[in-house]
Amino acid sequence: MKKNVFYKINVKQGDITKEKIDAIVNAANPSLLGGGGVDGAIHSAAGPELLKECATLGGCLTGEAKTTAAYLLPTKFVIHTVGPVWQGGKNDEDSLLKNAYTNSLKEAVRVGAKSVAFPAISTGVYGFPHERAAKIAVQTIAAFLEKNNEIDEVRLICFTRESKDLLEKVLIELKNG
Ligand code: AR6
Repeated sequence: MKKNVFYKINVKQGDITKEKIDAIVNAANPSLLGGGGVDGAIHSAAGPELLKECATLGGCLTGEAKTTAAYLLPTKFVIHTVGPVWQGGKNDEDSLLKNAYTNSLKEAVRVGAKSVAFPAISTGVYGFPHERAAKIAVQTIAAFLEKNNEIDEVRLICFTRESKDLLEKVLIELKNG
């Protein structure tokens, strides 16, 4: 029988830079040198030291993840991942998005973060369809939590009311099977 891990997954509307949690995930780009959207918000709230550390990392491939300190943010770590740019769905976007979630969670385990907040990776500038991305996010996180006991909470941070409603719907659907 599958383990019940859904109680560890919470959906919250808000700004991820305000989350008091062990680690937050950044939806970055392969340069790791900042950008708009959630990436821009994280860099401006963390302060310029974050960019300095990011510049030492040599970038990040799509679907992979790298961790830095969090500087002025109320969290211990920032896990930078790069989601896929949506190109219509035939360029491995689903598995690259899955990898972004799994590799971010692996990074959390590696650095000892027990609670992790995610934004909706790839659903902004990168154009991934929201519902498809939400299903991949919840399925991938649940599958990881079934196999790994180290993480106590995954918080899915939704910027808008619509994305919160959508994620809650997807979570209930997947929970009920
Ligand atoms: N807190 C939580 N979620 C947020 C916040 C915030 N402060 N700000 C935006 N979102 P995006 P992507 C949501 O575009 O699609 C950057 O320029 C937003 O509503 O930030 O992965 C990078 O440098 C959306 O649902 O990331 C890359 O070049 C979600 O976060 C590129 O954008 C992701 O939107 C990455 O694009």
